[in-house]
Amino acid sequence: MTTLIIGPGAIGRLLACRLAAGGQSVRLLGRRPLPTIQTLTSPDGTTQRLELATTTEPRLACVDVDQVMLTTKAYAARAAFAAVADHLPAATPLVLWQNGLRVQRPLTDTWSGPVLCASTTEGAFIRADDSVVHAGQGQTVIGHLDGGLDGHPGEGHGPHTQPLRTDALQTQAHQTQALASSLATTLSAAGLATEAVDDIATRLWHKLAVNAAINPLVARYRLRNGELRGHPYRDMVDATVDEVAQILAALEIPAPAIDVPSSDVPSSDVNDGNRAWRALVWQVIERTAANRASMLQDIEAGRPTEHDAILGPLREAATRLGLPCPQLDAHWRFLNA
Ligand code: KPL
Repeated sequence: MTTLIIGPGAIGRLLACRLAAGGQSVRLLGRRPLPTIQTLTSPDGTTQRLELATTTEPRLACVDVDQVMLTTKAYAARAAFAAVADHLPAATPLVLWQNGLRVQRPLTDTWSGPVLCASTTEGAFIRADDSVVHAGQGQTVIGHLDGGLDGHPGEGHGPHTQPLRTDALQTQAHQTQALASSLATTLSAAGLATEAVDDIATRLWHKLAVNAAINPLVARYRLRNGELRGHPYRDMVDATVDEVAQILAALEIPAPAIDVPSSDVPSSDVNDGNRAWRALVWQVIERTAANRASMLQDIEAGRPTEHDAILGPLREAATRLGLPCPQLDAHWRFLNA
């Protein structure tokens, strides 16, 4: 079983190293040449040197490939996959690891093979061209975008809601869900705890909500995540979360099932729906307090940011629903400048 990983950023390299360390055949495709020997530093500080097949040539990358993991930034995903699509067998499974909700629906609907979406909280960063650090153990969920077709959560009533599917498409969705289970087993065995879920669209909205509340603010004010706990950022986070919560409630996206200690969300003027979203966001801020979020790293490195994939679906839904979202608009203006 050979896995092609497209996009050798931190998550792509983490996947490549973990799978290779578990004895899997892995190929890494990037836009520029990468050293074939990569060092993986684990959360406990131990290091492993691993030999990976790396290439910049899409056609060569696809020879005898059994599955593809697309780990590029959201804005680069469609072009990166288009570069390999013609060289892959039509039934090749594709797994999308992007933040936000821009690429999942178009690629699910257009790729001929099964498509899964993944969302991860694994912490990883690139230390050097030949070195990736697995900074914190997280949790990955994986599933088919229409995994809830038979009455389970599925994609909800978001902007990507699809008409009812035919039986053939339902069968395909179920087969893809079975693939999710086997992939979850493989990834978990490789040291990346993974669960197959039937509500991946909801999980992607949850991650998008967290990213919308944290990333633009830390990028704008150049903060580590934990610094959002201080004045005046705390109120800005809550104001953003409340806007996001309102939009997602109108889209009928289920709020996170999370215990909300009242001390964490003290204000009595917060309604119950917003409390769950605030609790989720503050939980992530606590757990990632020392992190420099991906959007901050992008801004500091002069790279494009994922603001369209994260804020775009929310602002478009707000416009359709006639909901004001001044905080999201301000984040958008800053990131679009
Ligand atoms: O996903 C993240 C990111 O950096 O993009 C968060 C959750 C904000 C952690 O830093």
